[in-house]
Amino acid sequence: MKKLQALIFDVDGTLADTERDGHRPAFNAAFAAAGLPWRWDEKLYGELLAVTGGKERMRYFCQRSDPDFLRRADADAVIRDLHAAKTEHYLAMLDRGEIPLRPGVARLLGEARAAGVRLAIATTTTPENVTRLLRSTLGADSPSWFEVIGAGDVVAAKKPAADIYHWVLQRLQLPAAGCLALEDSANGLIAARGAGLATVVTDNDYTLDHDFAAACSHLSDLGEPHSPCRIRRGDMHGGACVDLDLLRRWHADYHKQ
Ligand code: XBP
Ligand code: MG
Repeated sequence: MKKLQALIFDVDGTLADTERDGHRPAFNAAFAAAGLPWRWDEKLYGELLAVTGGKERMRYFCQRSDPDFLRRADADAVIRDLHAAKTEHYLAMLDRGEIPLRPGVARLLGEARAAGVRLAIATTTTPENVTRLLRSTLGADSPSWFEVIGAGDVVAAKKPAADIYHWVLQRLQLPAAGCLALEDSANGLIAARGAGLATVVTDNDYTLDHDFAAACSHLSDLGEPHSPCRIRRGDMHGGACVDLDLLRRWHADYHKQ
């Protein structure tokens, strides 16, 4: 049986519900401050989430809605500046404690640390967004709980490319079969599976209808003992929430197939 040695967490949508009330208003604040007429409402933002990465998402929006903008000689520089401003708005929200972790995340991280299961992160978002989310929710030393944090532009091709997972596995010096990924979206699942990882999905309003057939299991969230999660596909083996024992079973079942 393959031993589960490390958990690799996505961030946006998985550790915390960051998109609708975090990244989206931060983009809008940056657009308004720059005097641009762009406004991303909740529905439009759900469509734009098809493309991961903030700079890439802005470019995708322009292709759809403002193609003239991309013909400007300074388009790349403006997008870079807008993204830097957006990141500042988003970090301020994190520092104000406006973005909590999803149910069960802190508990599961604690269980993994107590059991000596290694932790890592594989995300598309900007590195500073990750460390500030961790610090604001789990304490000042929590970024050090993660041996490897793969984030943002460290790879050229973002999810659904598998590159960020390969990058993290290489630094962990572990084979994919020793790890399990936790994701929230089809793009994330494709990336993790592309690197050969058993993957557990917790969905959110934006990803509920994505295709998660390739996941070990698909749940509403990780749940807590007093507040069970809903299982959408998979076997909870009688448990009310996702704990380390259950992840070990799903990981072993996945590698038996
Ligand atoms: C997350 C993202 C990120 C955030 C914005 O995807 O796509 O782009 O929306 O972050 P995943 P930045 O959860 O699949 O990694 O603006 O810092 O890029
Ligand atoms: Mg995600």
